[in-house]
Amino acid sequence: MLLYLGLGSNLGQPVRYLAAGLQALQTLPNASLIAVSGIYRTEPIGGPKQDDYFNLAALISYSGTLQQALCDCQAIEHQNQRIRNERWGPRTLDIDLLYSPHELSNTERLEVPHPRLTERLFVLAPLLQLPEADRISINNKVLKEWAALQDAQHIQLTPHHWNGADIVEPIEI
Ligand code: PH2
Ligand code: MG
Ligand code: MG
Repeated sequence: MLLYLGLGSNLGQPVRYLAAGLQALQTLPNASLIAVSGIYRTEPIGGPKQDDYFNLAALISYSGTLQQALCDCQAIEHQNQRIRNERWGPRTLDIDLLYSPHELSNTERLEVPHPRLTERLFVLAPLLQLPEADRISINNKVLKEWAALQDAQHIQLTPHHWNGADIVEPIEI
C-alpha cells in the first residue's frame, strides 16, 4: 500500500533525527521510500512552551497492514530516544501515519487518516509537495482547501533537503 507519513522533531539536533528517521524507514525490509518533501521549520502547536519543530512528509510503499506500519514507526521513534511523556510535548522524533489511499483505521490506538491532519499547516504544507497529494480529499475538501482555511501558523521552508541518503544543506560556492 501507499502510505503518507509526517515526521517531526524539536529536541537535540532535529534535522539529524529527521534524517535518522528517513534512513531507518529506508532500511525496513517491507517498506520503500518513494518521495520526501522539503523540510520546514514550524512554530510549535499545542503543548507547553517549546522550541520550533522541523517537519517533513514522506511517501512510502509498505507491504503490511496499517497496524504493522504503526509498530514499525514506533520502533524507529524508540531507537531515536523518543520518550513518551506529555501530550504534544517536545520530542526527538515523531512519525505519524497521515493517510493511505485505500486503507482506513478507526481504532483507539490508530486513526488513519490522522484526526488532526486537516487542521495543521505543519502537516499539510509538506504533504502537499508529495506525488498525488493534491488529489487527497477528506470530508469533501481537498488538502489545498484545508490548507487555505488555516489561520496563519508560522512555517518556513528551510534550504535543507533529502538527497536520497541524508538530509543536506546546499553548499554555497
Ligand atoms: N507535533 C505535535 C505537537 N505540535 N507542532 C509543530 N509545529 N510540529 C509538530 O510536529 C508538532 C507540533 C504532536 O505530535
Ligand atoms: Mg504528531
Ligand atoms: Mg505521533
